[in-house]
Amino acid sequence: MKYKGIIFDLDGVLCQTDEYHYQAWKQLADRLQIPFDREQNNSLRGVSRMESLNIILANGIRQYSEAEKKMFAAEKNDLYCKQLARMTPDDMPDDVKETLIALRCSGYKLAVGSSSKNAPTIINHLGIASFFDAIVDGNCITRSKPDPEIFLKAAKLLQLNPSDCLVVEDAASGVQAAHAGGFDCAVIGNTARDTSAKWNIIHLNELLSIINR
Ligand code: B16
Ligand code: MG
Repeated sequence: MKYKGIIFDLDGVLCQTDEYHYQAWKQLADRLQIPFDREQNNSLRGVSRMESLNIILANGIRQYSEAEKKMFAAEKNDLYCKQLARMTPDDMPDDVKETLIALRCSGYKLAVGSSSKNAPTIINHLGIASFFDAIVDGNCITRSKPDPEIFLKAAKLLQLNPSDCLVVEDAASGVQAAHAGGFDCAVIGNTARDTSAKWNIIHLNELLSIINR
């Protein structure tokens, strides 16, 4: 087998929570009268909550104290969590579920590598924890993507070398993190299409042919 393990990003790869992040940031930015659109949101993919907030606030005219920033981050997270609370296993796209089942049946070790501190909640709501041999999220790391820490920790938990794992990402920061750690990367969707990822895919089930090439 070309790879022994697959490490999946969560938001924007296994589920569409990237849209919820956008809606929550947009609501906050509108309240603060800071311009923010989907294109700017794409640059926040894979980036931690506080770093994302700082990027958004840099487009405004005011300076904010650390206490205000903490309040804004909490406000955004509350908006985001309200959306997460409604998630059920039905929010898991069929092709994602089928891909995870097929990969497990073929003997691949599977992990999640997400910058999100809400990853355990999402995984729980979707009912997908049993698919994974390891889960590394925003609560387990000190440096967020594009640092490779998340993926290196995931590979270590899988007891595999980076060269034996494929990382699947939707974000430019995630592709950079994968490459910095010595991983091949498959990028899904359009937002990080112009990165130098080894594979570009539209649907997750395309992985099944990639890994046999
Ligand atoms: P949270 P991923 C990332 O998750 C998101 O892409 C990014 O938009 C978000 O800011 C980050 O998690 C932190 O999320 O506020 O829930 O801790 O794409 O790495 O799975
Ligand atoms: Mg993502």
